[in-house]
Amino acid sequence: MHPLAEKVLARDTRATARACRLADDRAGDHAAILKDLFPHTGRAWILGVTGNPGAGKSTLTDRLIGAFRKQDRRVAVVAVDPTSPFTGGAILGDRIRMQAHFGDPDVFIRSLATRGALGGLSRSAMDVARVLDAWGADVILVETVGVGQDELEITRMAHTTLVVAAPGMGDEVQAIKAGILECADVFAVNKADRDGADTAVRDLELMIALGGEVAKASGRARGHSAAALHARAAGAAAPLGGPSEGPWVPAIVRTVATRNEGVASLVEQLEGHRAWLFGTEAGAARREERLREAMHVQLRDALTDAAVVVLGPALEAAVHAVARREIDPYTASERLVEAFRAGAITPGAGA
Ligand SMILES: Nc1nc2c(ncn2[C@@H]2O[C@H](COP(=O)(O)OP(=O)(O)OP(=O)(O)O)[C@@H](O)[C@H]2O)c(=O)[nH]1
Ligand SMILES: [Mg+2]
Repeated sequence: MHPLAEKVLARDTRATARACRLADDRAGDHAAILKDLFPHTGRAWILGVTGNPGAGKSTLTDRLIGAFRKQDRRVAVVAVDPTSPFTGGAILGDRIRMQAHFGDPDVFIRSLATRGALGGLSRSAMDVARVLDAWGADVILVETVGVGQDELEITRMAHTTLVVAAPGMGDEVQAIKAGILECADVFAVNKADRDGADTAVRDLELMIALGGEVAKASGRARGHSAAALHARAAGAAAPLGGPSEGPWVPAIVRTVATRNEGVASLVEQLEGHRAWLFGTEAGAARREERLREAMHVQLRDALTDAAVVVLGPALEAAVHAVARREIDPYTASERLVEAFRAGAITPGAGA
């Protein structure tokens, strides 16, 4: 086993930080380390925290760390911010907001530095989360600003996605990216101490109800019973006891992160989703679907890397031919795929 992987498993903080950096930068022996760590992953509950800038994600994340620590769970945080460099204000701010937990050996906070190519960020986030899973995190909180495609991919990698909304920023529901809404398992209407929280809750309820109708109309398995929505609107807590079969209806919880209000109900709803995900057939189907998406992303990256290596000069020639309009890009791509197939299948490699 790679010595650094061994140290991560021994919960050495500095080695874990180094492994995270290598995974993030895709540098050094990162691939060997990740392979060695993989058999020791799969235990952590990955909790995505997303929402518009300033909604209170970091403040709420800090409160969630506190709640999970009270349950004696080991917590890791991956803060993702593609727009501000490592040294920039936002991440520094996040660190200050979470500083209550510095020095706690069972809390590990890591900011991602990677920017660059599309998909780079989500791959880094997934790899860093794996390192922290192997380190022994029970819960991994991944904070992203819900803006770009990369963040959407990160959101998809989470087991449970918390979308943080806040009143007083215009039409909150409109402002949340559609793709993120589809991923939402639990909504926190944060800053509930401000005017407009009721409107935000109502808008979200309507949106969830509409989402259910649209899903039903398009024949997908997802839908929301009127009774469940009604109960939710009346402020009823989720039924206690075992998770119920059938689709998950996104929950809405009001919070005031700055005063640590609503956090216990929030944790309860997040736990409810986890119980559904891991305890029901519908949850198992959802997990398989997510796994398939993740495999596709992984495969796409690996195939692209391999194809670029194998096809190097042919790819260049194709680019020039398309630029001179001697060939259309569709045919050019088809020919490259044919060439890749022919080159990739070597005698003895099966087929
Ligand atoms: N009134 C009120 N203010 C809050 C609440 N939660 C957070 N804030 C404040 O809102 C501001 C933004 O909070 P953050 O936690 O940094 O929000 P964020 O979503 O992480 O922001 P970015 O990471 O920059 O996108 C801070 O000044 C917080 O103190 C709340 O429940 N009520
Ligand atoms: Mg933040």
